Amino acid sequence: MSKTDIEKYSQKFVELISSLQPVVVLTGAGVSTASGIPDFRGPDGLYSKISPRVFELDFFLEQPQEYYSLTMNRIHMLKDVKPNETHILLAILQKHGFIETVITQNIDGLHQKAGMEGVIELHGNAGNFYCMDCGETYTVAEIAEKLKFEPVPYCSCGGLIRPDVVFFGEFLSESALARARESSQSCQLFVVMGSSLNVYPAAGFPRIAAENGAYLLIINRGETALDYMANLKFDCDLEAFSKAVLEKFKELD
Ligand code: CNA
Repeated sequence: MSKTDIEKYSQKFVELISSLQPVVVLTGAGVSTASGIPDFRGPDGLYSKISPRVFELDFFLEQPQEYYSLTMNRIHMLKDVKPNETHILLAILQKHGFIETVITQNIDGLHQKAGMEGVIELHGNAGNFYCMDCGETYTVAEIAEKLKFEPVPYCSCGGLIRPDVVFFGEFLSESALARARESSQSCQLFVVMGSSLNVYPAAGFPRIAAENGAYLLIINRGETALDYMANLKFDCDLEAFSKAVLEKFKELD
């Protein structure tokens, strides 16, 4: 990927978001790798180190201690992690009215940290925790503190504390799905950023958008499961891409 490719991609992106409205963006783990959070299926992804089974509900319920021990580093990291150029770019574009909706598969809360509003978090938020018995909520900082003293965090009522994320084997929030479906059906431009589009129902939204006549742009390093459907694909690093687009939008902020 050369500098000229990035220049061409960022120019085309600006043309598309300026002419096709409304715009919906679906983000995946690839938008957060530049913040130091590994993705699942990229070359250095979590699946090369931790079995996907760890993210199943049954695993968590049967072996909470093993779950917390395997994910402890991520919990500590999440407290301090910062948004990168892609989160910042999307927040600026929303502020200036270029993006109507962001649907994310990410659980890191970085879109909100960058200042975005109304983000549809399909898989929950790993920065929030709650007691499975009484519903008491806890922040990631409180859980990180508890984990210094005990291998599994328990509530003052004695209940097991779980992350507010959707484990494999659980249903997604109906209202989040309905909002995502509605915006996908009515947009003119649907942009996928940093997702391999292997996980459903998230990967169904670009399909819904394309079937309803939207222009589908996929920006991802490496293949995705829906490349064949895209009107345009930018195979590039999102950090470099977002920096180039930010340059073009500097005068707006
Ligand atoms: P995925 O299947 O791991 O795909 C990520 C894609 O992004 C891969 O195709 C990578 O090649 C690509 N990618 C990685 N870095 C970059 C980059 N800098 N520039 C461009 N492309 C890049 O992840 P998906 O999001 O598609 O899968 C959905 C899962 C992953 C959801 O259940 C998430 O909850 C889960 N997940 C979330 C996070 C997070 O919140 N940051 C981290 C890891 C996994």
